[in-house]
Amino acid sequence: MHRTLIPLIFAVTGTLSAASDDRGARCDAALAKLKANHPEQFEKLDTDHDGAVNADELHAALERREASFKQHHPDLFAAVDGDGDGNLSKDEVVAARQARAERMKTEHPKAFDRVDRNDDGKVGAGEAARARRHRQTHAQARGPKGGD
Ligand SMILES: [Ca+2]
Ligand SMILES: [Ca+2]
Repeated sequence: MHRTLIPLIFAVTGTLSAASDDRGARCDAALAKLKANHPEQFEKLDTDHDGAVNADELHAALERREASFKQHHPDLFAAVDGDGDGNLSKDEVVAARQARAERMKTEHPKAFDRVDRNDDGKVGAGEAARARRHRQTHAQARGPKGGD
């Protein structure tokens, strides 16, 4: 289960940071895509049901995800929450992603090479998102009884 939760937190945190960097342009694009591809997830974000997800709704969603992650996976949450203040900062999420990439590089070097498309030895937010989409596409193609 935590395999899906962590990318979700990365996704939401990435969306929030994109909103502050690019004045919401990338955020709007990501939300439009979510609405088109996963309307049920979009509806969960759009808590006032006005057909748009504003910054407050995004923050609320992030807090709900964090709270649920903390409740269901306290050990994983503690591992990501580097300073132990009970909140996940952007830096902590980035650090956790890098730690995960380092582990993958050691344990599954071939898979890492596929994810690290620009060969800089790191997994950037874009590369992580691409890998996630790739996994989802393959999981759907394989169906529920697929192999590894
Ligand atoms: Ca809304
Ligand atoms: Ca923290």
